[in-house]
Amino acid sequence: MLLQGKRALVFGVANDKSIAYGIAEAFKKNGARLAFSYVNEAIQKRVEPISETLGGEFIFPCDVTDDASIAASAEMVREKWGGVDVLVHSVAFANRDDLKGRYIETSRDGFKLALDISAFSLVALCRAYEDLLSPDASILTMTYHGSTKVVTNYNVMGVAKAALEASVRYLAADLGRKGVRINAVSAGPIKTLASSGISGFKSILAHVEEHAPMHRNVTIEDVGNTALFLASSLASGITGEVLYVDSGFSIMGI
Ligand code: NAD
Ligand code: 0WE
Repeated sequence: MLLQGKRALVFGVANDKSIAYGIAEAFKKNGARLAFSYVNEAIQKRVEPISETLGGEFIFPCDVTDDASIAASAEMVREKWGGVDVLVHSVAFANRDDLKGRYIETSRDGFKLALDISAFSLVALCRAYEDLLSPDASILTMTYHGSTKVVTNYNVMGVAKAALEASVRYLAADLGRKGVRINAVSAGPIKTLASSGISGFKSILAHVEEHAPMHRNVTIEDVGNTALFLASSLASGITGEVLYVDSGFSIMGI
């Protein structure tokens, strides 16, 4: 029971395929108390039954593009719990049109949107929740290999993930004196709502199976267990890190 009684706030569950679902499940099995955010009414309808299944204590609206929405969510969490021990950021979005073709074609608005939702949102959440975080709190975010290597079609999301990973390091420096840790998990490709409908996603999964050291794709359970480790006191000396959960894919050269 690595997280017995710990209050874990989870941003980014859309359904039971979501990486955030795998993380919440691993946390629950280890005694955590859970609460889930939803971005809009459509997602609220999906999150309600999931929260029931996982024994969530409450769900709350939060659109990370909206400062007032973030502030209102922090107030609700303050009223319900008075503090937070683990914060999971598992949120990303870019316009579908920006996830194909040449990166050079990315529009100013498309760039702003992707960076706002996928990278700045972590800074905004850390700031809004800073005074609610317990002295040994752990913050987690989700990233991908496309931040440091060119992955065809990942385009502006690769740039957003590079900003997210750099933010993890700067936030680690800001929050470290309090004892608060922040890390990123870099997951291999997983079929979720965010990845379904991406042209060529199946061939990415097949490529990993063929070339990764472990010759398999990772699951949300693999990612959940690593998130559990990072959220727990087992990782008490780890902050500002990007930990790969990718069957070893990223270590390979030729
Ligand atoms: P998902 O669609 O299940 O989760 C994405 C979540 O982002 C959804 O719950 C959605 O509601 C939320 N979201 C989007 N816009 C929002 C906004 N404005 N405010 C609040 N929430 C918003 O997909 P996923 O694959 O589980 O993605 C979760 C994270 O994992 C993302 O950061 C993604 O980049 C990352 N990731 C995914 C993969 C993969 O292959 N699926 C691999 C590595 C990293
Ligand atoms: O981070 C991601 C997915 C992020 C994502 C996905 C979508 C699809 C639906 C962000 N925004 C949107 N917007 C939509 O409208 N991954 C790591 C999964 C992923 O996405 C890719 C990948 C991989 C891997 C896109 C192109 C190429 C590879």
